[in-house]
Amino acid sequence: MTEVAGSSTAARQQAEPVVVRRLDYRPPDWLVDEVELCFWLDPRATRVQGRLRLRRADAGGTAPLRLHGGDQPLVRLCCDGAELASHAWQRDSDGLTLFGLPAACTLEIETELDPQANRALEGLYLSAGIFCTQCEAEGFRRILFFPDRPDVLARYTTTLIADERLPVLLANGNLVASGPLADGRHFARWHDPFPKPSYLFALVAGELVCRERPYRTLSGRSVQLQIYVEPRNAALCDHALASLERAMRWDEQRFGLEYDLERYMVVAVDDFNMGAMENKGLNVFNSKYVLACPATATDDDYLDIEGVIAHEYFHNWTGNRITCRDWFQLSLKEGLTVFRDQEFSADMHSAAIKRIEEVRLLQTQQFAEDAGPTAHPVRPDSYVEINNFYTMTVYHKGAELVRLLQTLLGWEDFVRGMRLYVERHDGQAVTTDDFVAAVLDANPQAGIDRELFSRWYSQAGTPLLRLSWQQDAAAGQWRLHCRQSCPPTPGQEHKQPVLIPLRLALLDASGRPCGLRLAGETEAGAPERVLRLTAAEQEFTFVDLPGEVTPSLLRGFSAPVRLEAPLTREQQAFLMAHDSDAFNRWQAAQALLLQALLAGLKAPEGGAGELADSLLLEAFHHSLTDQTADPALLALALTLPTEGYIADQLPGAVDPARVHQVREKLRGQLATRLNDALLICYRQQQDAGPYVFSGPALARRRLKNLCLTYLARSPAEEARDLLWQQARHSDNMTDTAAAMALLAETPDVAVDELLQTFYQRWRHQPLVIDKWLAWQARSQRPDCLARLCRLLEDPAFSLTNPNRVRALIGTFCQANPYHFHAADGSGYRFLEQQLCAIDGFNPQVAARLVLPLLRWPRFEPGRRVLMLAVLQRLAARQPLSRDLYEMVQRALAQEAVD
Ligand code: B3K
Ligand code: ZN
Repeated sequence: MTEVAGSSTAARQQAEPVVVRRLDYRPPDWLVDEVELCFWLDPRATRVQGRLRLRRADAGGTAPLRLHGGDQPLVRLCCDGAELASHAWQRDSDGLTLFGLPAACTLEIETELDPQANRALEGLYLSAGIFCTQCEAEGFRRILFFPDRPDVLARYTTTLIADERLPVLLANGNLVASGPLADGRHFARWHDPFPKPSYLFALVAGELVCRERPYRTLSGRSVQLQIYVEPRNAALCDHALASLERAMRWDEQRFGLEYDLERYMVVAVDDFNMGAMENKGLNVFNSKYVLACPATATDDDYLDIEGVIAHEYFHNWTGNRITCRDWFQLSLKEGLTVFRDQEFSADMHSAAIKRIEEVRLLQTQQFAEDAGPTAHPVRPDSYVEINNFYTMTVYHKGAELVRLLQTLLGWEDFVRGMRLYVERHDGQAVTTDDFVAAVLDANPQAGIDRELFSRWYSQAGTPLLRLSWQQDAAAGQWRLHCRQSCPPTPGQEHKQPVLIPLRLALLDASGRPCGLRLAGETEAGAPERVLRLTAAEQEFTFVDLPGEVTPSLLRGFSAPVRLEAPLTREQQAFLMAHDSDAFNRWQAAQALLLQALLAGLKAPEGGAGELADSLLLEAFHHSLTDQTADPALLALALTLPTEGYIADQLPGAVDPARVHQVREKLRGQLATRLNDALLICYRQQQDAGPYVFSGPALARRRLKNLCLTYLARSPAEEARDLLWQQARHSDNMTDTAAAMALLAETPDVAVDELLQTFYQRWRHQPLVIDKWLAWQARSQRPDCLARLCRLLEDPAFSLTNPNRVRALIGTFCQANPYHFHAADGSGYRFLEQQLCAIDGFNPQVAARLVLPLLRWPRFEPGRRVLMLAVLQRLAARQPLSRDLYEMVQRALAQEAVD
């Protein structure tokens, strides 16, 4: 293969990282109407031909045509059938510029790819012999030179040609032709009638089996639902397929949105950088979010599969039919689609539990992001590498902003807003402003200030809401004072107030919500209301109250803020037992636990004998013996906050060893003091029959396994027996994994044997091996890191597979702060070594792994210096990917906290 030469080819080399800015957006000069692609698939030399029907957006324009590209060779470049002269185009490190083209023309481009060498898993690559693609955000340019930006929408026809070793050939849209070719190979041609941006392009080819079932939409259209997997996984698709059907029905019923092609295909592959990808009509999934059976997948895996299947399906409207104008608008599709998958899961299972889990994720991870060097607005203003912005903020805070609209409008009016959004923008590439405008235009009666609301999208950081109150019980009055502020974040010193919906109730002595009447109103209103906070300070006076009240504030977590409220421990215990808002019962329990932990951390080392006072013990005991409560809710309420979350709540520099020690101490004390109640509760929640995946059974397993996390620290022999019993004899992975993870926490020869037996049984099931790796990566045992270093060499581990890397290295660095932050710096050096290896071939994965190091200013001086040294060494590395460069530079730009 020879490469054609335009000008400057020889000078092509790695350019300095460029900052892309939101305000620099310009509409495209050139549009692409049709794309015809042909792939001759071969692991080492895949030939790609593209024929692009182009025209100028403005017929009188003069701008040259810009095509993005990777470092693939350019084999042929023709315009309207004639080869382009070398002076008519120029190549640089990011693509091609073409000069003097007619205002409408057909461009033919040919290139050649080496999918087997592609370990970045972006563009066209091979996963266990399966050809697949990942094009979001900017992977298509690694396949073909193209205007690879989300506001260029084209119709694609894709032809795949391969030999019989690749019997299944898939691409976006509907199958229009297929059959044998004269040379013994075969082909398939696909046409996607919906114009789409290049990031939604996909192809898959391989030896796959298909599990399928027909689906009929509410309006009567037939759709074939298909899940493609490797033959050995054929029996593991039922849950994913059933989840897909439920998601489709739900979207029809809730939002009136139906699917639009003849088939909906999902393909599971083992090597994948993220969870899944919503390519039009042809989703590519990480096999972790498809494959399940009770023996190999936990309850949480089952829930995740359902959630991710739904998420990708929902993108068909929120993302694909209506897409993003530019990548700064990423939350337009991601925040909205996360919100939709959250609502779906809430409807399928328990809404309260789902809400608590969402908020827990937000409080532990998104709030941490907002407080660190990578804080950015939901609609960022600039980036170096867009892949670094698939963040908790864009996804989960973005989802909270959509939820704010639903909270302010009520869900029926919100649905009206969604309908207008779809009607107005179907087939377009738009902005988050367009979304907010459509929802608010559909609801002028709501009187929501667009400007004030939109600040949520443009300001980074978590608002702090400080509430205080005065009560005049005799006069039946309760006066609430609200103050909002938002801390500075990188590049944003000063913040303005935002619109905060504050849902609240006032509970009487028996826990019943009182009818709420604000001073000046004529009649008592509902027992719960949503106050709109619009200014830095505001007051509200409630009247006609029956006497003493306890406030239940920010019910259901009605806004993504940090709440500071002077509730006493007695009031928290009261709310934990009596609040009619399940979310706030959970929040109160967590507040009690956190207070005990923070008190322990304040006391001098070795001091503070009892962390669990009688109030906490009674509240715990009451919960464990409560026969009426939802066991899943109790399990969440009684879960200790993570070490990371506790550390985030500390005002000064963090000593992770001390956090670990205090948390373990409280865990041990609760286990000892409540041993009997824990044992009884464990036994009550134990199901006699075989595993079933149902809401009640899942809730019981959660509470049972929560009891086990404490019992593992109980001195009672009976507790230890239970743990071993469960690890050895459970019939399902949920219970096995819960017990194995606890056993693996501490050194024990018998545990090593058990781990070895487990490994022998499951070593050919990579998704199960990931659990096995993660238990060992999370362990507190002193030789944890040494064992992990040995595991890196195990045949079951592979540095090129992102799931294995996340299970071993990711778990160690994120979920094992005790060892990761070892005072001698060994944990940091371990991460440094792995980063140096991984960044060379998979920058996206490297840039995720580095996150725990970025928070260096939060730690005590000894650790801080060690972390900083690693970051400085990384910054000096050559070559360093753009992904890792951006992260490291952000980290180095911060100052220490004290
Ligand atoms: N849209 C993809 C994520 C792509 C990430 C690119 N680095 C999956 C999702 O959010 O549905
Ligand atoms: Zn998504």
